[in-house]
Amino acid sequence: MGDLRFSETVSGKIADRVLVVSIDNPPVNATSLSVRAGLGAALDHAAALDAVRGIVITGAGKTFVGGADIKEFDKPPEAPFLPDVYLRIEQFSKPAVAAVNGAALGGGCELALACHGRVAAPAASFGLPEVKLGIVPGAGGTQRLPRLVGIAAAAEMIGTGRALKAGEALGIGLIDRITGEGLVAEACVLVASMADGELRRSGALAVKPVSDAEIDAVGAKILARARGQAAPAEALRLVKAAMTLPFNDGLAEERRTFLRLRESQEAAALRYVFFAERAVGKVEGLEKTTPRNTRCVGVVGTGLMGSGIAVSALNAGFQVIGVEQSEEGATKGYGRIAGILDKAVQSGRLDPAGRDERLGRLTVASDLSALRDADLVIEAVFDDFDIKAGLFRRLDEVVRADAILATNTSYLDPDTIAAATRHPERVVGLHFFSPANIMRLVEVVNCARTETEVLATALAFAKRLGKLPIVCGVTEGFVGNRVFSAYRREAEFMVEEGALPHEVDQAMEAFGFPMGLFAVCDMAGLEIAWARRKRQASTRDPNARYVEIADRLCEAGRFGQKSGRGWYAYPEARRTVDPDVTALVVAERRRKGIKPRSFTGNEIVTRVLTAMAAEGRALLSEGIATRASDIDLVMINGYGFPAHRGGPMFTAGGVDT
Ligand code: 3H9
Repeated sequence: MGDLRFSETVSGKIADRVLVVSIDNPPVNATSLSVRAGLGAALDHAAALDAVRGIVITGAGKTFVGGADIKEFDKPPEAPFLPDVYLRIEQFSKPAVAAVNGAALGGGCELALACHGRVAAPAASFGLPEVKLGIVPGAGGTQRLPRLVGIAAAAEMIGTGRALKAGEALGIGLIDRITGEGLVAEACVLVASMADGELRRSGALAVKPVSDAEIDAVGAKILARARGQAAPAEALRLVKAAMTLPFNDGLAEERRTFLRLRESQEAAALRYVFFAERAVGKVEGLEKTTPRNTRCVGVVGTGLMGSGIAVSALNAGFQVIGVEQSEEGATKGYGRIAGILDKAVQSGRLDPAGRDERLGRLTVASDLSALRDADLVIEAVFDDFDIKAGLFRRLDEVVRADAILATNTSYLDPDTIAAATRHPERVVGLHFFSPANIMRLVEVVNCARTETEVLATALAFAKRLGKLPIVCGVTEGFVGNRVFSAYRREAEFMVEEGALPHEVDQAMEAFGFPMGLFAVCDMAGLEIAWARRKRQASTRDPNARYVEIADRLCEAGRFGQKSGRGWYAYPEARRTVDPDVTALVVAERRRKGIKPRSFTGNEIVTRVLTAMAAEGRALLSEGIATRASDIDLVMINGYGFPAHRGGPMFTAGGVDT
């Protein structure tokens, strides 16, 4: 910005007797060493000049400060340390005001908290997402935030890592004002208004008392989401400590905890996930390809999957044309899509005007000719080859020459579907996960003949939906279902060898999966996989080990939750161990002459992880997946693998952290 330079990344300018300090450390103004040093030098400068009555701190570009530099976490901390710099700001004799221009996250939010006042632009947001990195805030956040907004609001923010928009931050007292224009000027006005009074130092404020019931309720919510992760419970403990410990002792305890957790396996795993997510968009071979412009999206089939995809596209601002086979089907499809949006309104995630605006961009027709202007058409019809191939052939006749055709198939071979069209180069796979409007994961399938520009456009489209797109090659079940099949196979082997289904599930749930494998299978229904097994029976390698227990369950009419019985029984919708299943398992073992043995939880987890990692390595060697971290992201975002464990490839030590 300015005339004064305090470090490579921090500059300043004096305006109206206020030193306006700007942090310019792209891409997100992280508080790297030069930022910390620069802030210290700026304070020295402001302290030395009588003509300066206070300071304003702001960020260059669209972010205020995105937090500590996560890349520095693998190295020992280097002075000046962030908590010390912030303590200096808080104790500064002249007013310090944060002019928050964009995201203030982690150390960025803590910087704002250490100032004596906070003015925000409407685009600003505030969050302490450290628990998502397996750590706790380490620069005063757990001690200053409760003093400003109260214990319950602070615990909720820090324990979940949820970011607040400017309006919500104002509502809870985290900031003083929001200004649409002249952010820095407004912050300077606030400095001037503080110049003669007592400064409001966050660390000196008294913590407002809170009832046990209130704190317990927030605590329960945080711990329920934690699924075995350590950081949220530590965050909660530190926020509670603000009620009893003097401020400086609280800071010291926070720092100790931060440094300890920084070294943990959980933090290493979550840091790995953080950078893995940022790497997915970097696809070799696509660097120089510009995606086509996509404005209008067609969705053929508006059932569960199609309606979710349509809602995703509407949320992202696309014009959407749904297609069904009949007028009646179209009316029902429209109703399903509107229903999902209505639910979002009921839960407060969307306002009625937002829903109406989205519906204004939606039509659902009963004829494929409605897709003549679509830029991209996604089929989400029944997963049957003849149906899909027939549909794509008809689409070939209808859509524009430059339109892209995407298949949402889960198990069929998209190369064969593409081969049924006249232009296989415009066919790509977009494998969404259900419910498609909620699940972040999309496998973007690069088929044998997909053109580079088509792949780039599909990837850009998925990113615009706010999804996590993972590019992969063609294989049965793609990356996720192949690794999941390896998990299922290994789990069934162990059941045959002596573990019971609920023992396998308990071990995997204790590891951090929200649901064990057999419970998941029951939820999804057992009949589709059974039908697939029957189809594959004639081509199955007769020497490969095959466990027949799932077939026996299906033969007994046990299709999972919806039939009230599967791997478990479900009296009153409660998952219950069923002695009939145990008897069936025992009978199968006997039939095969297997002498059962017992399994420890640890052994179960190790065998599952080893099997998943082996399948992952096979996917890499076949060139289906390009990065081990992509496989981990698929399993985390599509199959409930606990993020704080890093993924099957990470746990197997197959990747560098
Ligand atoms: C912390 O603050 C601890 C303190 O309490 C205590 C300290 C003592 N560091 O996400 P994007 C990179 S912990 C290093 O695509 P966007 C990222 O890798 C921190 N690098 O941008 C990517 O690099 P590349 C708590 C970072 O515009 C590039 O920036 N803070 C950091 O969609 C663009 O990233 C957080 O957890 C970082 N802190 O979103 C916030 N952040 O281009 C983490 C980003 O080479 N960050 N990078 O792939 C975010 O949530 C988003 O990046 C943000 C911008 C919302 C800021």
